[in-house]
Amino acid sequence: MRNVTLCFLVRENEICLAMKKRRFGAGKWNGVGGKVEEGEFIKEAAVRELREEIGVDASVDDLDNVGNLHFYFNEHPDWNQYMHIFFIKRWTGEPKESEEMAPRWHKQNALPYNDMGVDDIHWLPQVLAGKRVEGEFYFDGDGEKLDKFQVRELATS
Ligand code: 8OG
Repeated sequence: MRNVTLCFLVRENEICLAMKKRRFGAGKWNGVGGKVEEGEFIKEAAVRELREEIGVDASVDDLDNVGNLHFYFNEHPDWNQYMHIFFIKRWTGEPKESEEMAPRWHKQNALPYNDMGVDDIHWLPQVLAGKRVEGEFYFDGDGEKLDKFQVRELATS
């Protein structure tokens, strides 16, 4: 199954979300990430996407893996993917807009869940509360409609 990354810059009470301008999830707020390429380590791919999409540099050592989610698309099994989620508290550079994404800081307690992926409200609040999560989400159609899901909290290390 294809591996994808999702990174969130976090600072006190705030989290950086970016408005996706094209491709999967366009018109929605999300973290920053994309597909892991052939021969790439997952954290390296995450660092690359941060640089490409919002112009920020981070070290793989500063990526905190806060969750791993499997996504299954009932009508498009070739879209199935495994998403690795990272929180980052230390980076260099200011998030800036690219052709792909327009970043903005949001209060952690007032996130625009209605304009985010339909699954996000089922796992991001737990992660913001300091939990690590794993789970499975099943979607109907093109990913707009959630069919069923499970999320489990993991022991934090
Ligand atoms: O390369 P591309 O832009 O298509 O990568 C898709 C990005 O969207 C990648 O960072 C992973 C992320 N993503 C999904 N599905 C979901 C989802 O259901 N919720 C959230 N929050 N992000 C998702 O591919």
